[in-house]
Amino acid sequence: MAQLSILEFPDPRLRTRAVPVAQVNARIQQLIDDMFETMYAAPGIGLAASQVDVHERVIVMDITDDHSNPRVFINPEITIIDDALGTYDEGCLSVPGFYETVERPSIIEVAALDRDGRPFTERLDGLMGICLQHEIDHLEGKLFVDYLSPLKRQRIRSKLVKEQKRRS
Ligand code: QAP
Ligand code: CO
Repeated sequence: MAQLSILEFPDPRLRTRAVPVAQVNARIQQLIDDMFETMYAAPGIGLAASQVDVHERVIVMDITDDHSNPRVFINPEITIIDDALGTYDEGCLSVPGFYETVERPSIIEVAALDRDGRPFTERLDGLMGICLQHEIDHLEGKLFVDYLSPLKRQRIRSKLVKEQKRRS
């Protein structure tokens, strides 16, 4: 297992659209294991492969405090079940230190492949549904800051660039 480094906004590589996984093989399973290690170490509740500079459609998620519900979504497709929007103060490992309110549909259904390449479908609500939509956005090259006003996004960008220069 290995911890991977996480790309941070405004890194242009985060804007890459990820391609579908053609075959769930040992390489993808290794990627999944490394993504879990990286996410748990952060700590975070969701991570898309795009964030570790692998532009394939793989997501890991675990919203529990005790790492008891690790979930994998490969090539996820979502359907909105209920148009009603909910709000959540979202954060992102690629936008460290910033949390802002985002509105999204509250109840969704997802069709995806699991760690063994087996298809499944599931209805998700609450934080699981919100987090999965946030992670699927990453696969499309989209970030939660894109839902904010240009002014807020620019402020976050400036602060992060400054922090990244200080560290490098
Ligand atoms: C996505 O985000 C998410 O700023 C997952 O300094 C989060 O795991 C979707 C994290 C909330 C919906 C709601 C963020 C860790 C982790 C930070 C994360 C930070 C350290 C974020
Ligand atoms: Co994120």
